[in-house]
Amino acid sequence: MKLLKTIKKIFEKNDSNSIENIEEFMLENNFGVEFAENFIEKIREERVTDKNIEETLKESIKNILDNTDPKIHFANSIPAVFLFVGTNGTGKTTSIAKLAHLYKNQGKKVMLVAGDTFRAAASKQLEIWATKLNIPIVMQKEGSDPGAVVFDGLNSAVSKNIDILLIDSAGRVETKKNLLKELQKIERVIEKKIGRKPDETLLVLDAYTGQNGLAQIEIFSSMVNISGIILTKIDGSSSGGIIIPIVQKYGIPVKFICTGENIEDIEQFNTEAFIKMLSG
Ligand SMILES: Nc1nc2c(ncn2[C@@H]2O[C@H](COP(=O)(O)OP(=O)(O)OP(=O)(O)O)[C@@H](O)[C@H]2O)c(=O)[nH]1
Ligand SMILES: [Mg+2]
Repeated sequence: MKLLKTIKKIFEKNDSNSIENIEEFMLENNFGVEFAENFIEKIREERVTDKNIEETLKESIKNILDNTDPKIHFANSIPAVFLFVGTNGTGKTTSIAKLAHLYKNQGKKVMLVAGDTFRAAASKQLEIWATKLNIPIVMQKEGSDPGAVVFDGLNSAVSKNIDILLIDSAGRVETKKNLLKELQKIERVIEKKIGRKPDETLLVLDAYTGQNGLAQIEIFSSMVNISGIILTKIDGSSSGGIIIPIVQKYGIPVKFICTGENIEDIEQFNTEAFIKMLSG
């Protein structure tokens, strides 16, 4: 991706449009207005040179990302309960499968809950993954109450000594009121059963959607307490630059990034690795 190197190149050109071009490039790559403006100010104050530009960029990004902790939260008692939320098509179900695979390989007992009962195809998709990965799944017929499916899932997880319960949910933001009710009910059911909120409520965002992802953070944050973000589809042309304004503006840690459609294409977020990726 070599984003930081490209910025360096534009800077080194040092023509009348350089500053404007840097700002434009940063915005195109979703670094966010605040970050871009701060950096331009540094250039104007002549704190940036050909020699230090890459280091300055890296340091500025690191300073922002260091404000959040990407650690995954596990309570002392099992099951750990992770709820996945997000708009349609961002990659919730795929990310659940990837994490199920990851944790299973670490020797953990994983179970899935098909909390997206709105479409039969949604439960089916999760069931296919469960079969492939040989992991138990709790599901009910289309149109069932998601709270009831989650209740079943929690009971089953407790009785089977499951370590990690991964709960899928519907992403119909167009019916915001229903979704709000649904997610809040799921949270209540979890809290009642295990005596605490989900250990992680992970908002799944698609890196391709750019600034729209920020609007999705606002929508979902108004419904549930987001503990972390899974940023998917950081492959192809999307750079992952959106991570900067996510953390800078909302203070929510990015906990996982997904870099493809394969089951292994998930990584726990790491600042150094991310900066390396931006450097190319
Ligand atoms: N390239 C790429 N594709 C991905 C990634 N994650 C998911 N996808 C694809 O994105 C599409 C949607 O993924 P799903 O997991 O079904 O998304 P969802 O959020 O569960 O969607 P709904 O259930 O409709 O709300 C699928 O075709 C996935 O294969 C990723 O990291 N990279
Ligand atoms: Mg899904």
